[in-house]
Amino acid sequence: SSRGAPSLPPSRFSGDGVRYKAKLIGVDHVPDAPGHKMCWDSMMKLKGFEAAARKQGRHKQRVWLKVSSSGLRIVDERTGAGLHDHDRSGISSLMRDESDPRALAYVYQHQDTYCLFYIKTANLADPVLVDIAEVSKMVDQDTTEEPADAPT
Ligand code: I3P
Repeated sequence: SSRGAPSLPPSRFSGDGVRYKAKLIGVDHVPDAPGHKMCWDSMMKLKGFEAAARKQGRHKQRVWLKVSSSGLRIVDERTGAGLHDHDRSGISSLMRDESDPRALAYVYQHQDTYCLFYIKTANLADPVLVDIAEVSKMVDQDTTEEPADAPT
């Protein structure tokens, strides 16, 4: 048994976490704290680019989406090269794609820059959404400060 500071028990998100087969539809810059409508517009724009690329015979990049307690990693399926490393604290605006049950999007904040990542999953997006939501929720648990004493 361990002593000292309590730590989270090992879970499926420990270490490398859970790995999902996926494709990267696209990445788009979005303004600070984009609302639902702005995310949707960005997704539909990227979807338009995807359709245009497909007409030219180009394929989406095949990736592994790795969901772990530290956040998300997007890795090239063929080469294993790490493409994106997304600390859970920077993830927001997680969205399902109402037009496609196999797609999802989220916004990642890096310094002052916000990027929307639009991802097509090999299977249904819902379980992936649930996992990402769970991992991002760990942020709240870890970063929530002790409530300040009520002013008297
Ligand atoms: C493919 C088909 C697949 C799609 C793939 C297309 O077209 O639409 O469903 O994969 O995209 O090329 P086709 O039927 O003409 O071969 P997703 O469902 O994963 O998007 P891709 O080429 O970008 O992988």
